Amino acid sequence: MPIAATIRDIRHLVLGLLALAGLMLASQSAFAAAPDVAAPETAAEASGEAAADGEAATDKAAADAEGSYEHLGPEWIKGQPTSFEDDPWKSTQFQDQYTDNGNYAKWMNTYILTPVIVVISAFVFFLLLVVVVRYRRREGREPSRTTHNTLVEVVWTIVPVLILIAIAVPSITLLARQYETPPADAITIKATGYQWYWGYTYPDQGGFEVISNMLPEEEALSRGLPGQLAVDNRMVVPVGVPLRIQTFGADVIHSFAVPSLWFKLDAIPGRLNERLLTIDEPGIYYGQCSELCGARHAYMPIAIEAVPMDRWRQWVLSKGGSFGEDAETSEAMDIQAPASAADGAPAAGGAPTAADDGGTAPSAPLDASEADGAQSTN
Ligand SMILES: [Cu+2]
Repeated sequence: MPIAATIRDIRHLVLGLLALAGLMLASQSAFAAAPDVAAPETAAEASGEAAADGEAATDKAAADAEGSYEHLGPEWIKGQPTSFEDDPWKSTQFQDQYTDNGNYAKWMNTYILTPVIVVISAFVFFLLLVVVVRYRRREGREPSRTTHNTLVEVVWTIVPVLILIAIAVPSITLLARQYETPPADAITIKATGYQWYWGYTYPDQGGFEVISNMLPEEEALSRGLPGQLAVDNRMVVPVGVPLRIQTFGADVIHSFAVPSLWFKLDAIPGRLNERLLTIDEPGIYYGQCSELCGARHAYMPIAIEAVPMDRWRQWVLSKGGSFGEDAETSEAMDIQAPASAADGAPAAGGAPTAADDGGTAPSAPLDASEADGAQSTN
């Protein structure tokens, strides 16, 4: 009889919990839907001024500086977030990964961390459920007051240790892989965070800098690109070869982050960070500044366009870049003499004060660097 009662009580408890979970899910989707209504309005508001001069500059740039290079179209978009409305499950997961480290990390999350979390949580929840139901006051049962059971104590010490070791091995492996030093022949690209846009410098190819601003949302959508992620000038890189990505902050701390490439690196004034990046497939990968850096922090997305080597070289040439043997020296000068490039274009080396002219500057340097890609060559 008590067993039947216990089962009935468990059933009530489970039903109650299910109802609670349903309630939470409903409120969550309500919350998820709310920004959808509000976002376009605020985004249009915030990007209003940028839209006015940004549009003209973009058209001009596209017309006169691209040369023979043709950018990848929207069908090449691979790295971008999934909205809850499109796919509730996928929206809670990591983005698809396009680097070895990313695949490794995703594997670790899927096959090690998530199972461990789920099994331990379920086990603890089950024990709690048993205790709550079985030893509730109405039932009048007395729980055992056993203490000091050697076997139990050894087991609950050893088992967690084994679990931690099972997690630590792949975890430390991943950490070490992320710190791998770029090989000597890696192609250097320097991402400079400005308030509030990105600049991409190619010191090995003559030191030209590409200024990258967010596209106004309506324009992005009309081109089939994601709103608030699409930019006027992407960071174009060769696919399948090691890249030495350096980050630098021209004014405040920014963070260069692209989730689908498993890449996040702070861009700090007065300090050059670098990390190895090798992209597996051609495509377009989106990211965002991930360090709260000021009023328009949310409007400085990152777009990386990875293309085969020959097409990348084509793009470099269209930007006025070169593949000379003076690459080494230009890189050294670029880092040590940041102020020398301030000839109309923003300083390639990004001295802390070089771009400190408020939020209105982005379109002006865009013209300069687009019309004459070699402008900022040292
Ligand atoms: Cu930022």
